[in-house]
Amino acid sequence: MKLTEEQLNQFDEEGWIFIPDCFTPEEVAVLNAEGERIYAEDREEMWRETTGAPRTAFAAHLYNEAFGILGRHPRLIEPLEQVFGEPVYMHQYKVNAKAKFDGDVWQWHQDFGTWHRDDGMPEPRAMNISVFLDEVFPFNGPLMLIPKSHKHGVLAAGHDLTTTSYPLWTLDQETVERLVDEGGLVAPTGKPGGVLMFHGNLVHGSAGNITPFPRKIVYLTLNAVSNYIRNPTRKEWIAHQDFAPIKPCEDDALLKYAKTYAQAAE
Ligand SMILES: O=C(O)CCC(=O)C(=O)O
Repeated sequence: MKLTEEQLNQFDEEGWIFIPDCFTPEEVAVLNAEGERIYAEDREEMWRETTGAPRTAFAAHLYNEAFGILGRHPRLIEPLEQVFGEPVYMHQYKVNAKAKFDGDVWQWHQDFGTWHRDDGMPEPRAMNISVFLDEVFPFNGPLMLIPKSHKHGVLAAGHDLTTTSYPLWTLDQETVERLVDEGGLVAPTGKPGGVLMFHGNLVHGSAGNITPFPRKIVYLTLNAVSNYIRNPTRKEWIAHQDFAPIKPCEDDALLKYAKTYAQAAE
């Protein structure tokens, strides 16, 4: 899948684009079911909220076939190859839960700030491309983005080890206020199957989810191969060290898998 001129311009100017209906209900259904199955597992890659509710399943592409196919899917890999002008590898892979009633906040941050400080990534030539697995409403903890904030480079941040179960380099309120004055605030919402792509320096965060509606989103963090990380300090399943370029699968690979999966369940 290639991005249009208009999408590329919006990405440059605003730092994000949203593409509705990128994956079909059949393709999303298998990922959704497998996501719930992984959340019930007891494994080290499964990060939980302080309540015990699921927060993030790291590296699911390495131990789950459906998420493995998604991690090589051309509808996600090709747009990033197009933007970076070179092959990409998987830096990080997360299935974020934002569980019903218990999903906790993600404080305001820039992803590249963390990749640079914690993993030794040289340049912001990596970014998240994400797939909505549940419907994202304005009220179940949508991702909030500050448009144009990617133009400010890496901003000063503090290492927040206490607000949630997951350590993050976060921005102070004054900085967020200044950036929102300039760029406003958006919270893309939409049906399962929508794809959201945003710049590694775009400031973003999300509030807690106190509704009965879970909000699962898969995030592939794809890094340009030449920008491989130089100084990893985190576990391999959080910041991967296999820098081999991803070879995209066939466009219908997930659909074929979903059909077999549905037949097996009958
Ligand atoms: O899933 C969310 O709400 C936020 C995730 C996020 O900001 C991140 O993974 O960097």
